Amino acid sequence: MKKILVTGALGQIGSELTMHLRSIYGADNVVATDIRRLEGNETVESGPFEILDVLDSCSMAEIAKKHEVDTVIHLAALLSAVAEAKPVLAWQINMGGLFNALEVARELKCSFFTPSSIGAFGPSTPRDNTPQDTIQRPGTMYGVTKVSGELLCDYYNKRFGVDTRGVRFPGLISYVTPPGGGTTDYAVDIYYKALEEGKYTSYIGEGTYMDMMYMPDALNAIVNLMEADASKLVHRNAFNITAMSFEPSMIAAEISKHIPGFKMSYEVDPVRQAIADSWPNSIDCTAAKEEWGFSAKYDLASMTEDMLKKLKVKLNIK
Ligand code: VAH
Repeated sequence: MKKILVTGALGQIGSELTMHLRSIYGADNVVATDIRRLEGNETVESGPFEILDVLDSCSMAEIAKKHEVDTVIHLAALLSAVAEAKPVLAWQINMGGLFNALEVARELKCSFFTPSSIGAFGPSTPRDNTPQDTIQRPGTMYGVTKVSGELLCDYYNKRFGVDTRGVRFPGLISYVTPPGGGTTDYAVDIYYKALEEGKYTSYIGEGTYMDMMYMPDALNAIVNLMEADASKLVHRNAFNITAMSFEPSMIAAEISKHIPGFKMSYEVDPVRQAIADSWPNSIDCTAAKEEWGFSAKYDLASMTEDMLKKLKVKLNIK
């Protein structure tokens, strides 16, 4: 990767990945794009930024040509809970945007990354230690777009030779962007509420296991996969990766070690609970380890310690 175009650069992954890429490849070599410009935002101000609606294929191609990019990292998409509330819009953005980005990569001979998700699995998928190659029959629009995206990216690799690569992200946890429209975002929100209120009411029920990962591990995974030797890749779209699997009472217990008296309660949201229930309890990431050396550094204890430390600074809490 030398000159990188990032779509959705102001989103949960994009806002941190753009800064991470700029620290590695140089600020001027990472072109951040998003549908709106946030004045004063670090991602906007620290290097090239363009306003881009990923449904506008001409603008995407123009920006890619103008900056002579060799890599497209396509992140712009609706997450699971929002996608379930707006399924038609989710299909239009998640698939229309992906198609436009793949076409740019094909025309300009760029390498290509886009994330899939554990949301690409469904109720008939083996729930524990979910294999890399298995049944994928998701019942959510988010999952349908993720499976379709995996298939489309593999097609562009086989049919047009585009160097497409992707990972199936678990829930991602970070202190930089506030909780968004995902199902796993309870695991972000809980840290904010623990510090601000000393309590949290979870919309995901006790005992609901989901795979999770701290954002620094996710950022490293993207760079390591994109820099990996293509001849070693048996799979491409997309690799199972995870760092940990936990359920709400486990993260509450870890937080309580730092905030004595922290109170956890539950008010289950049936929509997001149904989405979570359709996802694996844990996934197997042997293929990613064997084909490009994937590893994760943070577990629940070390992530919790770092999240609380960083959020205290961000929220100006002593
Ligand atoms: C979501 N954070 O909740 C995303 C992710 C595995 C979950 O895809 O929609």
